[in-house]
Amino acid sequence: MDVEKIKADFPILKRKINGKKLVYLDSAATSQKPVQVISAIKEYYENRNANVSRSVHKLGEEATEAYENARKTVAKLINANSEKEIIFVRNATEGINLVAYSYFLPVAQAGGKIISTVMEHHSNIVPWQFINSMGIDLKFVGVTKDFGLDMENLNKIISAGTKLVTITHASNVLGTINDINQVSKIAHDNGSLFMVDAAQSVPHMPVDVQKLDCDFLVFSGHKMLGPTGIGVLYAKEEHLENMKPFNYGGDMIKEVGLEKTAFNDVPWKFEAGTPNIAGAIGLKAAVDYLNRIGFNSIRKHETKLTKYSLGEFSKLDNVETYGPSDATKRGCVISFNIKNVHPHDAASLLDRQGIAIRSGHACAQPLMEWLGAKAVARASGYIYNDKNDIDALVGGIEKVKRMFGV
Ligand code: C6P
Repeated sequence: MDVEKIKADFPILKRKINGKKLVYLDSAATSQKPVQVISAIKEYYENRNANVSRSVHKLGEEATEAYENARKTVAKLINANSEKEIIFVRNATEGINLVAYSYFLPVAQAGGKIISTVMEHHSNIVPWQFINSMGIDLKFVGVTKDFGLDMENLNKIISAGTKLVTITHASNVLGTINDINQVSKIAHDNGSLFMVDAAQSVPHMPVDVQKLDCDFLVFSGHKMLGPTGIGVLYAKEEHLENMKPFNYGGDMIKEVGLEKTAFNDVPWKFEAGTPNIAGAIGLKAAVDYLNRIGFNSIRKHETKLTKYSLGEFSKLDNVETYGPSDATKRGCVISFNIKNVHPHDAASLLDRQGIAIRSGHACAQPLMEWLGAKAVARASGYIYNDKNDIDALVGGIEKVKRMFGV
């Protein structure tokens, strides 16, 4: 992978921040966008802008074709059986909410159990608390000392009445990559459905929904070079056929009378109103860009970068990192704390050196509680990061330590 060449495609990486060259290490929050994605969106608005699935004019046809092509590209990316299984949503969060509202809300009063984990982002906890308040039991699988999922705990909690097991593929705090196949098998053996939050995996590694054997999977476009406001829910077609619509209105209908409406076929049954057409087109350009590099190469590059980062961090005294020590078992997300320095102070001082990282609870407060940390500082890498960026970060942390006398 030619990182220098890749960097050149990202206009924002030429920016100076506080007089210093930007070192962007916050891609787990959102990735930067290459000129190919920005141009695809601009090209759509300049040349093909029209609403989709409505107008018979040329522009309408072209916009519809571009939007549906984006769906095909996404279906191929994750090896869905057909593009009918791809629902465009705003983000991973909305995808999870769609499953919660359309599949589980109508059956919540019948009881049963949903299982999530302590390792989840709030997006894979809070919607289930809502469903829990409607009658389904909610349980959480714990985390082991080596930052993996406690499979013994899962085997204990799961029972014949379990309706859903929902877990993150890759943790946005620990970097841990969970053994999806193992969890999927346990879920299905117990008659449960299985959902994957792939917000931190689809951007970084090959993901095949058939190999993972999941019923639902969600991810966001903005974490994988695409624009904000576009995300994906994958669901097996049989589930989509049986699920209630999420939003009601235009475009999700076949025929409307004053008393009764026949809903549209999947996937459009779940895409009420004018969709994010430019977002889908931008996401397609992002997937095309990532495909040109190749997801195996991306994973290899990030594993190497993670290994290097962990090695460099281990040389820092009074800096604690969280997550598996084996780079092959995790993503390039390094959460850390400097002794006696609040993560927000560390992140602000790094920002003064042009280095952008995230600090705070990382939308994973239950995991913070488990770690015994109120907050963490978190550096996360992507295709445009290299060893120089990690060296800048480690040098920056040394400076912060000196300033605090750590
Ligand atoms: N995590 C982070 O800085 P949305 O906001 O819907 O695009 O993605 C939600 C989400 C769901 N699951 C996981 C594992 C995630 O990491 C995220 C987003 C960002 O860690 C923003 S809070």
